[in-house]
Amino acid sequence: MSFPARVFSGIQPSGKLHLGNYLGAIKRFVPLQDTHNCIYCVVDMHAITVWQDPEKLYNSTLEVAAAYLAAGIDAEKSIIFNQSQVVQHAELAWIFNCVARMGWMQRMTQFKDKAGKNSQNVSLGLFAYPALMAADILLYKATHVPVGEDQKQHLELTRDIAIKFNNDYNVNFFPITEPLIAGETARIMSLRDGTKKMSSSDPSDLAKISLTDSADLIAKKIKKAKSDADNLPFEVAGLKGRPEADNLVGIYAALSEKSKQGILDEFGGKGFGVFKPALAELAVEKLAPINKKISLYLNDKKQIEDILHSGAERAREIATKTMKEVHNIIGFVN
Ligand code: AQP
Repeated sequence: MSFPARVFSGIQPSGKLHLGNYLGAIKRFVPLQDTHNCIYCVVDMHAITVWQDPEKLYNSTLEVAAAYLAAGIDAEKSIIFNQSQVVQHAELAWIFNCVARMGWMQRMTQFKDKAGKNSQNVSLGLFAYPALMAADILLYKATHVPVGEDQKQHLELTRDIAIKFNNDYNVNFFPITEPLIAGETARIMSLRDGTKKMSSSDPSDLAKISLTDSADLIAKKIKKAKSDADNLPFEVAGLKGRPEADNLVGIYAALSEKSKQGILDEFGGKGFGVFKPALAELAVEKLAPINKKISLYLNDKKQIEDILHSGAERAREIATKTMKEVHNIIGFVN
């Protein structure tokens, strides 16, 4: 059986959206609407795997939805909703908890990174997170998932869960989802340390550019971004061993939709004194209109809530059908 092409992706409302979320995910969601049926979720149930202040969670949920709309996701064409409104996500996640093996989950590097030395004290939900992510995707039988490179391992687990479910029950029910990961700029790194990914939980505000930062703040953060003393190379190979230079060139490339080589053709041989102001100007030019639109959407919270409600209704229709079939396959009495 072949599966109709469908895209699913989600973002956690767990802090301010940053440039990594934008370039690795949101920006790439938009053109997919022309070729696929798309479902874009605000994954609030993932967010509570670590403590979230309720008022902040509520506001961040609206902010992620506003960012989707501001970036150009069309709420009529695509489905935009928040995960907790469609209870079938939790239901399928439980079933996948019974399909996934402990050994698979214990290999997840994101859990190891986030739990660190505190693994006995973090929530069970943080450990089970990838099974919920598999449920998010497979509830809609999504065939393609645009994500940043940091999510690659979770996508592989989603494929393993689908394969095991199909084999265990001798069905061809879930598709084997393909990750859509951007090439050379799939992972945007911290502005303070080019070996660490840009992350909302980074304690340093200078390490990340938020989509709600003012133009002045964006320029300041790029000016203060860690770099090195050498000029930019003429070839991409010359960025090897220079993580901060590589990251800044990658950000320029992703914002301008060019290759890194294309950027080095322009800036090779120039120093950061020239490159950083050009990058700051480009970042402000690309991000300021989104920033402005996010604020406009957030002025009308009722409108965003309405969009999330009607998106959830459309998502629920698909989810209900999937779960009915899953119940039959498993042998649950309906
Ligand atoms: N640095 C990044 N570069 C490229 N893509 C990124 N993504 C996140 N960070 C980068 C992509 O953004 C989407 C949503 O991510 P998420 O909501 O699952 O959150 P996350 O990956 O946990 O993001 P953070 O900011 O890094 O959160 P914390 O600090 O909690 O770990 C995904 O497609 C992700 O790949």
